[in-house]
Amino acid sequence: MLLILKKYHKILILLSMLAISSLAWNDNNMVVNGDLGMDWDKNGLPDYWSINWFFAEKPNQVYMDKDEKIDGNPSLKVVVSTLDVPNNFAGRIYQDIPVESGKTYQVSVWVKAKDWQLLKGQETGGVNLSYWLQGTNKQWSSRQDLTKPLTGTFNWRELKETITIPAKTQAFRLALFAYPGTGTIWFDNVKMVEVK
Ligand SMILES: [Ca+2]
Ligand SMILES: [Ca+2]
Repeated sequence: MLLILKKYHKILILLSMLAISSLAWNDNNMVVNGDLGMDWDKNGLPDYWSINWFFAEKPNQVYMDKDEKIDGNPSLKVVVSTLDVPNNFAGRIYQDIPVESGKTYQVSVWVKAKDWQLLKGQETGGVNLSYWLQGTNKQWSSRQDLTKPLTGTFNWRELKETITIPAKTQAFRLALFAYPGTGTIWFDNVKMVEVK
């Protein structure tokens, strides 16, 4: 009998360890493929993310970079050599996330940049976290800056900000955003978690 109890005890310990490790894996992150490393359809781009405007226009390039990363999997590298492309007004990599009015969320991303320069004559702008809100009427708001836009060259740093969702809102469009500019940016480890 004692032997059976001991065995059962071991199983319990194993089960609780599994539960803890799955929690750590999930981390309550509302972003799907936040580490930007999942590419099941093998198109060379992270699944569950939309990439558009000048980020996606040739000769500018977006690809998964195995050598520069914050977590175990690749980061996403954006190389913008020209703004002489269609839709050159901005670049974004985004994902739409269901949210609840009145709740507060913390949104974060790791970013690194090399020689990110604004369009000539433009004084404000850079790389940041931006967002749009979708009302319960399905209409999207205009873009808002969530963090201060950054330019120049800098090593990996975390951009992090909290937001409380206003009334009559059902979704948050989380965007890794850049105002018109050229240079190289890496993004990694995107997170959105509810602050309780
Ligand atoms: Ca990653
Ligand atoms: Ca993919």
